[in-house]
This record gives sequence, structure tokens and C-alpha cells, in this order.
Amino acid sequence: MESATLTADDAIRLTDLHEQPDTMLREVHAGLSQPRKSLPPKLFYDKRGSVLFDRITRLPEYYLTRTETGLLRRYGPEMARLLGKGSILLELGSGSSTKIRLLLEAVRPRLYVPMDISRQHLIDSARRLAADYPWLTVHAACIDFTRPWDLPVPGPGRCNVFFPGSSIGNFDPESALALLQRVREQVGREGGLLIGVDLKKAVGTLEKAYNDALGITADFNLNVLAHINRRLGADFDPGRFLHEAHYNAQEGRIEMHLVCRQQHRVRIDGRSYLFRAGETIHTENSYKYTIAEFQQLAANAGFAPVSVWTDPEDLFSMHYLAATG
Ligand code: AVJ
Repeated sequence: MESATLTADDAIRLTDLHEQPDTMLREVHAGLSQPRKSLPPKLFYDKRGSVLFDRITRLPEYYLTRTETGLLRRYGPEMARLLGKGSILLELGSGSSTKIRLLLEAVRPRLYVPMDISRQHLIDSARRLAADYPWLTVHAACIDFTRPWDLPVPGPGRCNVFFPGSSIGNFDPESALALLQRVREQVGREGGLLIGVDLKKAVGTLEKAYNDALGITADFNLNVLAHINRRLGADFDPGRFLHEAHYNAQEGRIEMHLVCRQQHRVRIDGRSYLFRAGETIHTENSYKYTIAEFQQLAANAGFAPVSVWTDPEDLFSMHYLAATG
């Protein structure tokens, strides 16, 4: 993979490893050619998708963000002590770089590296952060962390990855393990991982979080089609699809789908796909873990549990894990 370092401006540095449109085309074709059609959830995050996701995080039904933020506020000083003052902080899927603000003053990192796939959103957020924390060095990296990345280890010194939001839930167990192994490589022997993981809980609570009354999650799900239209010149009619989300207890995950309401033929770069009425496109998995399940997964990737924080209702967990071996 080519690594280009661009200077975004005087305030931040940008490394741009953004996927090329042909990568996106290959992945879309691969997903839609399967007997059960699917699309990768990272395609939600164009500019509009990132804005819609920010709106989701403020919905009353979407307990994840508010609960995790509560944990960061309450236990931030303790977390900062474990991360270590003056350490290097990398964030996976940094989005608006909102949560990191709750740790910055206490950690005073030597370097903050926000990593996100949504390029303009990343740059805007990194600039705002650099403006608000003049002492902070920010090196933004536009990457797709669902594939192996090649970011120089920013060492020397202690390095930690911050991976909030339960974004790890988007990965099936095998890819989650592969991702955590790459994180383990990135942070090195002295490093650690501070990660937010959504917990298993009553199905009703889970399903409401992905079926909000205002329909923002539906807009977010449907936006993937508009994103593909724009980036790949496809001709999806989003009006022919409906949002659907349910908990699959067998797999321990929320599944989001787009259900075709009316037969629809779609052209994407010279290929054509038929969607029959009732057929679905599987757009997202959001895995939920017990604390023990997640600790086992992390152990398999070379991380030992150090601390776990949860809210009184056991909705959400944050783990600090240290590299082993
Ligand atoms: C960003 C992957 C953690 O799975 O809860 C929110 C994305 N999808 N509503 C999640 C999402 C629908 C979110 N993650």
C-alpha cells in the first residue's frame, strides 16, 4: 500500500492511505455477487453518513455513546494513569474526535494519531482538536483499518491504541481477532489498548437502539446506497428499500439489512444486479460480548486484561488491556 504524507496545514499533519475507488468497486461487486447480498459497513461513512452517525449517538435509544462517555468522565483519571503520561495515543475510527477530549488533559500525550476512513471529516475534526489544544501534536491518518495498514510505528516511547464506541462489534470473531493482532503489533511490547465494547443484554434494549423512533438509523442505513451511487456512478433507488434491524441471538449480534420492497435492477460500472421484492442486503453486524468473552478474544490476540469499567446497569464496558509476550 502506498503511503503519502501530505501537509494539511500548519496545525496538523495528514497521512492519506484512503482506499482507491477501484477497491471500493471490487468490494461492492464482491458483496452483491453473493447469494445473500451484503455491503461492508465502512461504506456508511461518507460525509453525510458521518453526520448521521453523530446524530445517532445523541438519540435517546442509542445508549452506547452516552454510557461510554459517562465511563470516560467518571474513570478518565484512572484510565489516564494506566495509559501513562506523555505516551503516544492512536485512535481507530476517530470520527469527530470527541471522546478523546475526555482523556487529553490527563494523559498529555506526546502525539495523537486519529485514524479514520472519512477523509474530510477526519481533517476537519483534527484541525478543530489542534486549535482547541495548542500544546498537542496531531498526525491524522486517513486509513481503512478493516485492511492491514502500514503506518510507521510512531515510537520511541509507550504507545496505546484507543478504540472506543464498540466499533470492534462490526467485525466477525475471526476478523476481530486479526484486527486486535494488528493493534498488538502497532503498540509493541510495552503498549496497551483502551477499548469500548457493548455488552450482551435484553433483546428489547438492543433492538430499540437500532430502530430509533425518528428514523435516523434508517436514514444512516439507506445512505449507503446514495454513497455508492455517488462514488461509483450506480443507479440505486433508495426509495425501493426499507431499513431492518434485529438481534441474532445465535451469533450474538445486531444485524442491519436493507429490504427490497419492489423488484429493482441496478447498474454499477457496467454490471447489473437484480434485487427481488423481499430480498435483503446485509449492511452491518454489531457483535455484543460478555466481559469474559471479550477478554478471551483479547487474550488470543496477545493482550492481558488489566481493568474493566462498566455502568451500574451493565449496558457497556471499557477494557484496558496490556500487551503480553
Ligand atoms: C459505530 C459500529 C459501533 O454498531 O452500534 C449505529 C454503528 N449502526 N447504529 C454500532 C451503528 C447503527 C455502531 N458502531
